[in-house]
Amino acid sequence: MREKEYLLEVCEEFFDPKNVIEIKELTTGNINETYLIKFADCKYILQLLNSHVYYSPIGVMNNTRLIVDHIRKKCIYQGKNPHKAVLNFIKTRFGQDLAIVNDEYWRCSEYIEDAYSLEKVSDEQEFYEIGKAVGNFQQLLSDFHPEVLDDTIKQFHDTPERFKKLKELIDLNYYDRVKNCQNEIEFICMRQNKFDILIKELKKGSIPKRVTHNDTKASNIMLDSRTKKYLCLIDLDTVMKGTLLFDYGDALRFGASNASEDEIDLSHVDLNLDFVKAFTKGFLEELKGEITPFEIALLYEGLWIITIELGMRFLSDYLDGDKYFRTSKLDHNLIRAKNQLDLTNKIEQKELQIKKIINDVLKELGYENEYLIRL
Ligand code: GN1
Ligand code: MG
Repeated sequence: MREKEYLLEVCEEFFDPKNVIEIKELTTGNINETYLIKFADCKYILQLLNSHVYYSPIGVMNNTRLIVDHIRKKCIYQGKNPHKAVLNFIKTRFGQDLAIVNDEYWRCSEYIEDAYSLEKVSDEQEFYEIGKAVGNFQQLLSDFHPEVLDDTIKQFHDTPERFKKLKELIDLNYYDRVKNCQNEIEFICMRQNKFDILIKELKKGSIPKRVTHNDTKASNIMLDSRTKKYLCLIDLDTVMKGTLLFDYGDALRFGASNASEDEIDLSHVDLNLDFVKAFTKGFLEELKGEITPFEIALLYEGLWIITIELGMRFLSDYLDGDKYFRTSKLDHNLIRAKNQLDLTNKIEQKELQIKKIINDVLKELGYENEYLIRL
């Protein structure tokens, strides 16, 4: 945690620091620094944008503002509480989206009261709600033109490009770590001809370009403490144009795995098929009439690609001396990479079962036959 005096200096850009009662660091994310600011009667979230990851924090906030304004308008129209159905950012005392203090970019948002998110999913009903939240996010933004958004991280889910960067790091072997991950490298290389499976369809236009959240971990989805129903998606930094398959895949990769992302004991890592079903049901329920048959045909590939891609990203960061993801133990990125690649392997073994589950859900939800995946 930073010095309290420094944090109060940042607070001063948004509030009268005299009235701050407590500042607490929240340590769940891998990228930004996040603090909870408590006042007598309310709380706020203060966040430092990682400028190593986001080359243009102003671009990030421009994307975010466009998205939240669009969602807020729709939610108000639907009679939902706009303080819970979307993130609300607080402007600085000079009316700016970001406070720039010592060349660091800080932003602030309302803390959502009586709500929670999950670091680990353990209940099918909750994961069904999370599926609805992710599907609803897509639905709410289906009439927003994705081209308006900046690519705030270039080629974020361009898997062939991620692989190219990994190969460069292997060749460079700057930290002499290649010897520690030969099996992982081999696992990835054996699958390299499949890495363009989504990006090529996006480029061809056979699946639509949509607004995607790109970080649909369960911990980024707020649920109502009382009703356990979904409220909204938070952590909007990576909202960009892409395919909804990224959001489907990322949510399952995280939420349907039996183990956390950095579990060392790989015997705990596996894909929970009941959770796959629960999430898929919520997701497809919200997207009926919007999602296309070809997108459905590629749902499994969405899960596969996002999982192996994150494995590659963790491995790349390990070979690059741990510069990107925040680490808190020795070989943390290698542990995460092994975990995600093991999960990829288990996903491959369950490919047919996953596709059958998707078809069962489609039938249950009354989708026409043309939407069913050919097995
Ligand atoms: C990062 O912001 P955070 O910590 O939720 C990363 C995601 C990864 C995730 C893995 C900008 O997300 O892409 O899926 O870690 N965000 C960025 O836990 O790279
Ligand atoms: Mg994030």
